[in-house]
Amino acid sequence: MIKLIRKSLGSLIVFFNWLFKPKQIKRTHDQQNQINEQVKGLSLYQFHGCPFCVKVRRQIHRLNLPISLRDVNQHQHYRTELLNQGGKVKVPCLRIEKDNNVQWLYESSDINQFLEKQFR
Ligand SMILES: N[C@@H](CCC(=O)N[C@@H](CS)C(=O)NCC(=O)O)C(=O)O
Repeated sequence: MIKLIRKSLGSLIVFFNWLFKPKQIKRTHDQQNQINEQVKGLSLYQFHGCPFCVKVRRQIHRLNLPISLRDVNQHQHYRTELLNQGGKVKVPCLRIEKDNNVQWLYESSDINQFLEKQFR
């Protein structure tokens, strides 16, 4: 029963998110290409109906960032990666790979702040 309520609420949030998508920032072609390169080391571990993940996906959409999304409910290996390397199965979590270093950033507000700082 609880599972059903959570699923329905998740779908509702996803629907309203779709209905009221934030406006995407526009960049020149060259600027966008540069950003596309910069985000190559980022991936977001998340799942579709999670409200905190929707919050981060909105930020990603607004900042126009082609960050790869890894659904931990649909792909067991992403869940295992998150647990073994990040430390816990809590989403959203941003995997940040830079200069052969990997960092796992939890908490939607911290992720959004990081993205804002890096890409706005
Ligand atoms: N304060 C966290 C809350 C994240 C959260 O509660 N995520 C849920 C899914 S919607 C989760 O992963 N729960 C599993 C757990 O807490 O172990 C954030 O803002 O990111």
